[in-house]
Amino acid sequence: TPVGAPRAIPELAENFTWGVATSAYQIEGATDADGRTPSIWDTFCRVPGAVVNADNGDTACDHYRLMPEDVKLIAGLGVDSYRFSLAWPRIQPGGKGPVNAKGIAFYDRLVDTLLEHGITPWATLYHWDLPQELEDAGGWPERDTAYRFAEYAELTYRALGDRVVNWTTLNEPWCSAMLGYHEGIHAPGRKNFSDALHAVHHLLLGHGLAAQRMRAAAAEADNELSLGIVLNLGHGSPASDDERDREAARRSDALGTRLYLDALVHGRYPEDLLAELPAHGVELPVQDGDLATIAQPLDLLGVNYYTSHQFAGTDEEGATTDERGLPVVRMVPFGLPRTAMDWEIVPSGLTRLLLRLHREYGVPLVITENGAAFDDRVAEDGAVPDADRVGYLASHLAAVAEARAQGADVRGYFAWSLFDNFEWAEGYEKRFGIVRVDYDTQKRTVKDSGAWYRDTVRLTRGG
Ligand code: GBH
Repeated sequence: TPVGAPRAIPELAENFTWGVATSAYQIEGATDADGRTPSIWDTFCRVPGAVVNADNGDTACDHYRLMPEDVKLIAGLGVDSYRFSLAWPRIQPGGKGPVNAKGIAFYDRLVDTLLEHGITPWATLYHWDLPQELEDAGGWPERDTAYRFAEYAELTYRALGDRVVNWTTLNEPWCSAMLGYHEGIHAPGRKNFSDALHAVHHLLLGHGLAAQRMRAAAAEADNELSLGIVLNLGHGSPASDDERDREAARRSDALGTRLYLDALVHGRYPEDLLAELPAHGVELPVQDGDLATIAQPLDLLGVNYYTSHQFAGTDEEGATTDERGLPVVRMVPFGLPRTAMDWEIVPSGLTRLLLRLHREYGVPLVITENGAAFDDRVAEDGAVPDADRVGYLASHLAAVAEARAQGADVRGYFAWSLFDNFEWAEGYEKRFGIVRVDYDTQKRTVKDSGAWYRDTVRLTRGG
């Protein structure tokens, strides 16, 4: 397949931020440098069978050491913004106590280097690397973790808020709670639905408490602050008009989308979900005032989009309940091409999602992650002709343009990811980068998709 020639995307020409994204544990390495303590991912990587090839983040892209080079590389891509996350166990080892000067110094240098290169920093406070000590004390299912997070957020904001305007609190609390505490396929690897729902509430509470403290610190220092949260979202639909399929789509939407957004924006948990939780033997540990705390004003909602699903309320044999007696919610493939993660490629779902979020929640939107893993081939000259990734990015940018044309308030797009990196339970096998990383030499090579992205940004900007 020939690589699509880059062209301008007129709908994205104005008032639009272009960026690339990473997260701390996925790229930094240097996990025991300068006072950093273990996170739940350092621990989880050592559990036999937890991560493909028993990979871990000890070295990753060695970004902790190569940061100055890496910032030059970002600048070379011609993007205006860089989204990264801050490692809590570097900044506040053990998850409590004073700031670790050497730990925060790394982010100080990163921010300064970005600004020197004219790149706007977008900081995410939590991208899944909970200090292990806090997990040992109960982790996110414990209410105290929310207070610990708010304290960490304020300390970090006070250190960097004079130069960093754009902040998000949590990356994808659904993943932290559901993959980490219910499915057990992410750190800390627990498998308990009730724990997971308690984690959801305390993650959201932590977000709200952090937002309050950061806003207060910003006002005190007279800083400009744009504050948001990042959710992983898709557009869910019923596989047919059948009432059972519509019910399945509703259930999935309640647990995947409205549980978060209704609380964050409207200050309430969805009634239909609350009504069903007792059947699962679960109760949300809500105390008086919590929902008001959670529903802090948001300057933006970060949307991580990878795929969309359609749902059926019956299993392959037509049964409507599973072995535990719970209603079936089954994903039905569209029959579309898939990425190396086996996720279907559904750009139209992004347009529909953005329009729905705009209509129902009215918060300014930013695509904080979008991208794909493919089995990249390296040519003899070292080039990476990743036409499939170019196709993925092009079709999703067109979907964002379409949503904007139809009135959705979308303010930016960050490609996931700047680099091939530690893809969590998939280890290093799955490559999402628009820049290839050779893990033996740490050599970075801009893939065809990286060059395409650079040219698309430039042409769209009229350069
Ligand atoms: C993001 O999470 C993370 O923020 C990032 O760190 C990570 O590297 C990146 O994505 C790539 O994985 O039902 O099988 O079709 C992604 C969260 C949740 C997205 C599950 C895809 C549907 C998978 N993912 N979702 S499937």
